[in-house]
Amino acid sequence: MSCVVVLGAQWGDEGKGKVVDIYTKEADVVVRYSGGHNAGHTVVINGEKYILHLIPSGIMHKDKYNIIANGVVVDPQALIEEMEDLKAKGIDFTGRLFISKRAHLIMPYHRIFDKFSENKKGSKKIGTTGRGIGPCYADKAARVGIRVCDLYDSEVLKEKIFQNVEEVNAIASKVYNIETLDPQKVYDDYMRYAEILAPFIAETSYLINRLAAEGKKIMMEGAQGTLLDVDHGTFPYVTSSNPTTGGAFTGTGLSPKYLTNVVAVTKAYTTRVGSGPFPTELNDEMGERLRKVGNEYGATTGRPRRCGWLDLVAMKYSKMLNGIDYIALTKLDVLTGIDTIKVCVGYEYQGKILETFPPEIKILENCTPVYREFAGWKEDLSKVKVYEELPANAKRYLDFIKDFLGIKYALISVGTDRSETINLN
Ligand code: 2SA
Ligand code: GDP
Ligand code: MG
Repeated sequence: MSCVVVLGAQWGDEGKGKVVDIYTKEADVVVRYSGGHNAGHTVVINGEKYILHLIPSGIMHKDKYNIIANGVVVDPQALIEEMEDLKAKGIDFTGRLFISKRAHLIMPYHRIFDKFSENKKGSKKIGTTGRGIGPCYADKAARVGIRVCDLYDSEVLKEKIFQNVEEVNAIASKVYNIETLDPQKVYDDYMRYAEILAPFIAETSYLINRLAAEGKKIMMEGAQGTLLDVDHGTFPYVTSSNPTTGGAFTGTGLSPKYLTNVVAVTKAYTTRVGSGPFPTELNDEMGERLRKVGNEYGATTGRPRRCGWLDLVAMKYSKMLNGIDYIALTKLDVLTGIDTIKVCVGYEYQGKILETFPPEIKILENCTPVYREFAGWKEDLSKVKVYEELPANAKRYLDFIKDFLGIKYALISVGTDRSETINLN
C-alpha cells in the first residue's frame, strides 16, 4: 500500500517540480490533483530546463504513468501546447498520459472574467495568473461547468457551450461592457481540441484505484501551496482549489486508505507571488538579494516574487493541516553568503505573541514577526552530496527547523539541477 503526497508547504514555488521528478524514480504513477496551468513546475536535468504547467512533473521518466486527475481544471489549448513542447524536446508520452473525463474545462470566458474581475478590484486585486482558474472553479461549484467527458458528446457540448456563452455574452455586453464571444467558434475550437486529446482521455478515478490496488506506487503532485488553499489559506488571497493533502483525495478519487507519507516541499526562506499578507516579507535589500540569487520570478507569468525569511508559524500550521512526515528543503544554497539568517517563530500582535496562524487578514498584515537569528555560512553548497559535509552553521539552521517542527528531512536541495541534491531517505 503506497501513496505519497508531495505538496507545497508555503505559498507555492517551493521546488515541487524538482522534488517530484526526483521521486518519480521510485513511483509508478504521478498524479496532478488540483490547480491548472497557473502552476509552473520547473525540472532541470543535465542543465536542460523543462517548465510543466498541467502535465505532471514525472513525465520525463519514460516508463511512468502520468495522470491529470478530476481536481485539475484543464485549458485544452494550453495542454495541447504543453504536449507539443514536450514532444519537440523528444519526450514520448503515448500510452502513459491520462486526462480525467471528470476534470472541468477552462473556457475562453473564464479567462475574460478572471482579467475583468482583477481589473475591477483595483488595489484589492488578488494578483491571479489570469489563466481563468477562479471562474472555472466557480462554474464547477455553481454546477454549470463543462467537463472533459462533454467534449465527446457533440450534442451535449454544443448545448452547454451555446447556453453558457449566450449567458456570459449577455452579462459581458449589458452589464460590464466587455468583449463577447462567438459560441459557434468556441464550439468548433473545442471540437478540434477534443479530437487531439481523445487518445488520452480516461476514467482516471477507476484507473488510479486499480493501480493502487495492484500495489503500484502512486505519487500525488500538489500545485501552488498550502497557504494558497481556498479553505485553509490567506483567503481571499488564495487560489480556487485545495493544494493541501485533503485535495489529493477529492481531486483524484483515490481512496485515502492508500496514503503512506506526506512530503512537504519547503523553501529555506519564503516567497509569494500575487497579493495578500506575508508577515516575514522583506521590502529591503535582503528581499532584493533573495530574489536575485534565488531567481525568484514566476515560472508561468514571469512576475517577480515577493521574498522574506522562513516562517515557522506558517510551517507549523502547514504541518498540522497536511500531516507532514518529511520535508524536502530546497534552495539552501540561496542563503549562502548571508551573515545573519532569521527565522520567524511567533507573531507579535497587540502586545501578545501568537503561535498559531490566524484566519484574519488584518492580523496577518499588522503582526510583527518574532525572529531567531542564526549565523550564516560562506561555503559553496552546490557540490555537497552528504548531510554531514554541510557547513556547521547550515546544519545548525536545518536542525533548528527540524526540531521546532518535529519533522524529518527527506532531502536537501542545493541547486536547480536534479543532481544538486542531498538525499536523506
Ligand atoms: P490564480 O491564477 O487564480 O490561481 O491566482 C490566485 C493566487 O494564486 C497564486 N498562484 C501562484 N502562486 C505561486 N506560483 C504559481 N504558479 C506560477 C509559478 C506563478 C507565476 O510557478 O511561478 O508564474 O506567476 C501560482 N499560481 C497561482 C497567484 O499568484 C494568486 O496569488
Ligand atoms: P514549483 O512551482 O514548486 O515547482 O517551483 P517553481 O518551479 O515555480 O520555482 C522553483 C524555482 O527554484 C525553479 O526555478 C527551480 O529550478 C529552482 N530551484 C529548485 N530547487 C532549487 C535549489 O535547491 N536551489 C536553487 N538555487 N534553485 C532551485
Ligand atoms: Mg511554480
